[in-house]
Amino acid sequence: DTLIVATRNQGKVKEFAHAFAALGVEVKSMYDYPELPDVVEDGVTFAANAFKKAKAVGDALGLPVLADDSGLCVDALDGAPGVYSARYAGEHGADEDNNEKLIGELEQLRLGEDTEQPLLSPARFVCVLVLYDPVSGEKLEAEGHVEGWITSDPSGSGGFGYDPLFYLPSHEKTMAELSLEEKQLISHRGEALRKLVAYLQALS
Ligand code: ITT
Ligand code: NA
Repeated sequence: DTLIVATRNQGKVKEFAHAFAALGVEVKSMYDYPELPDVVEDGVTFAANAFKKAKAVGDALGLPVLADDSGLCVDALDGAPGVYSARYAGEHGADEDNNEKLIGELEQLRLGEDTEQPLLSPARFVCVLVLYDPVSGEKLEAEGHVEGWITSDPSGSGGFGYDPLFYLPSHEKTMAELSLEEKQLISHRGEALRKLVAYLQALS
């Protein structure tokens, strides 16, 4: 069995490949379909962007496609960067640029306050998955969240994106200090995936 995931994010590819391998399913990504154009993600919600990606790629290939739209919502920034998480520091910004911008914005907000405190704001990761079948036109949607704190003291080399800045008080670690398995158990993506798999099992 093969599942096509409409992503160009290597971190996501790794997590999906690992999760689906356990179910005996091999994952293909947009790296297997380099001829497909980028999808314009101009939706205002994670769900809208996930559906756009799944539908564009599903319609182009005539096959069922899974898409992931996800991001980081920071309380002290009124939910930013949110759907703009991938391009917070600009269209072609690297993860490091996004992380630097996030810490900079939060440190500005706390000027004059206790600057020894590394925990800057509560935040959550959100993931919306959409599985779209171009033949039936049907879609399945599942959402997951994980709560944590943005820390000014990044740590860890696992995961991707904002993981080194996302501190989990329950584990006394950042998301980037967790193994792939540990991240899957608690992450927004792991939760959304478990829900999606449960929906699919209920249908079959
Ligand atoms: P695709 O659209 O090709 O899937 P993308 O990276 O552009 O890749 P999104 O538009 O969904 O994906 O943006 C998600 C961004 O949110 C991602 O680039 C990270 O900056 C952040 N993000 C999402 N999930 C994350 C995770 O598990 N750990 C750390 N950062 C994450
Ligand atoms: Na994207």
